[in-house]
Amino acid sequence: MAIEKEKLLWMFRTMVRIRRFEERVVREFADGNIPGSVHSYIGEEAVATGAIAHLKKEDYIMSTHRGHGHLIAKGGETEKMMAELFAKKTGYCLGKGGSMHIADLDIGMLGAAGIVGSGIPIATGAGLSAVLRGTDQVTICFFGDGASNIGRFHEGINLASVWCLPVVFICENNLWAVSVPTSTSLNVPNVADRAVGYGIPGVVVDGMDVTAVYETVGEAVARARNGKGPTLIEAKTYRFRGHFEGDSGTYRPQEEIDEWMKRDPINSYQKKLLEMKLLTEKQVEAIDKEALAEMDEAVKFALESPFPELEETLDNVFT
Ligand SMILES: Cc1ncc(C[n+]2csc(CCOP(=O)(O)OP(=O)(O)O)c2C)c(N)n1
Repeated sequence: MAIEKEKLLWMFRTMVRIRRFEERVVREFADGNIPGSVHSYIGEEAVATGAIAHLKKEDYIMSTHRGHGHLIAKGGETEKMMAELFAKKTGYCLGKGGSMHIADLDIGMLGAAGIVGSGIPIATGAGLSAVLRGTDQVTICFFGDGASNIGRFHEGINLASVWCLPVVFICENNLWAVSVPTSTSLNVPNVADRAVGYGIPGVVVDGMDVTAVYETVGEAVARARNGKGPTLIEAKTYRFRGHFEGDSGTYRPQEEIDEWMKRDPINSYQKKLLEMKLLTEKQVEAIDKEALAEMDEAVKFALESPFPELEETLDNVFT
């Protein structure tokens, strides 16, 4: 599949923006500006980017507790997201949701969730709504390998298959669910192998290679848009940091971390674009500088924003 130059550059810029956002979050968390907990997407940027590169604004995504990258790739505003992490009133959820409860319905970002696997049936529902309304909207549902062992995975994917819904299920397999390695929680080599039980295609892709993700997800999105039903994609990837900020991460062997870090998805893609002469060193520097400046602005916005008022605590609470 030939990928247009504009798309190739968008993917590079998006991955850099996600990385710079996450690095800044790590710093701000350490400085005590972010309450609650945050889960870093550093190392996994190619998955959100290569997948969401196929979506239109009106298409949907369903995210996870590790969701900052999904929102950025879908076109979310880094200022509003940073403000949400800082628990400020100007944040996506008025400062009441924090890192794991980001949503932006204007760009089809249906939500992130702290309950592992809970996004899967919601994505199935979004797919059903598109069919009932007669639109060609596609939903991409992201979740981890740990989520694939939860009942909602079976229920959500089975129903999407039976009703032939336009949903692409993407398992971001970073090999660990907190301290549990997939090798001890899965008795088949790949999460994607489970697709056979639902009668849908199951595909494994290198989640550290953004163009490979782009090509694989492209076929699945086209299939979904053409009324042919869902696909289960497993992107093999790795989180470079602990499960959450503050996690000592001692359960993972250092050699394993070192090996995966050699495959940094941004470094390898940058090298590829330079070799293809689609980017110059100078442009790389400019893109990086722009991303750093954007995150400075986002932090400034968050710091200068007010906290919600005490009297607003029960607003937007539904029972
Ligand atoms: C239903 C449920 N069970 C357990 C937890 C605690 N928990 C939070 S994240 C996590 C691991 C999730 O692993 P995975 O789905 O592989 O995603 P990753 O964190 O690796 O991206 C667990 C068990 C939870 N939040 N929700």
